[in-house]
Amino acid sequence: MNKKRMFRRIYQKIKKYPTVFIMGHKDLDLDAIGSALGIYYFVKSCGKDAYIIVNDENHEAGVEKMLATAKDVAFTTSKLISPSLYARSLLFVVDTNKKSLLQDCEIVSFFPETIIFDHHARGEDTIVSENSLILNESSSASEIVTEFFYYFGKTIPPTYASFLLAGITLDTNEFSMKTSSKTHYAAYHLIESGADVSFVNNLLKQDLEEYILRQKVITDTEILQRTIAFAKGSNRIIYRREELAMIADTLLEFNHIETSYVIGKLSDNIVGISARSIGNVDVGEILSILGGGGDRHDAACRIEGKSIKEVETELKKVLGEIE
Ligand SMILES: [Mn+2]
Repeated sequence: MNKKRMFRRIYQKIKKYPTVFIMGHKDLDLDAIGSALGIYYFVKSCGKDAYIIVNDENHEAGVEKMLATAKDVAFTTSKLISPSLYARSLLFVVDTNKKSLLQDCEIVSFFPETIIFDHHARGEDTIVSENSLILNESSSASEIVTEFFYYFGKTIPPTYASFLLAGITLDTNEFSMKTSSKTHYAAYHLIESGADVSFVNNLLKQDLEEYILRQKVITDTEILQRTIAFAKGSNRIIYRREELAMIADTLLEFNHIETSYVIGKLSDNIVGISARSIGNVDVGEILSILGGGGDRHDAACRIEGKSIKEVETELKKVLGEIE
């Protein structure tokens, strides 16, 4: 079904239910929470009740700042709501389509219907729904939400326009990746609506210690086959998934680099790989060999019970670097 038809269909669904629950992926980032806030405002402006489910206990600094700005928004944790209310409500999932990644994956089955707005590749545990808009060509969930507003000619207040712009800015690495004319068009509308660019820049400010940690990983990058940047973290440091992703993003910014792979420990017994590609090599396909997933540009993998060295060897075999 094309995007516009799906937009109309989803609008009808919102009108059908008195209450809408909105939920993003675990480990909220600015796109997940920004797009959730956008949908929250949309639903409220239709005269419906809306709640954003946030079960995460800790947030990265930007998300924390966004939540602090969204003062009048009704946030809840999933356990506070009775399943009988879920059974009379609509579920709106943003920035993921996979059940296992949700803030709470158990509650999906309580809802009669689920809507999905996402830009990630589908996977094995993609939620089955007739109301899903999974657009791999979109930069971010926030871009889709912006188009949703624009399609119905709905106004976006400046604060919400800033939230959505932050989501787009994060996911495109400041309009340098996965950015199409539609992405710029969405940003144009958000700025026209009063999005505050300096507020967005403030949300995206980095933590100096984390920055230094990432730079250390970058310092030891190997160049394979002239186009592959291959980096790995220290054995003694646990990285956040997003940190590996940010390093992989950065490595693509250099001359001649077409793909990047970053390996690092995500916990004591899990090693993660984050991969990026300018598009000529499908990193999703490459990491699927090691049990991961993703798309052509953006992929990740989690491997349990192996050391960084072992994962490095496996990945280098897949890349044809060693026998
Ligand atoms: Mn996103």
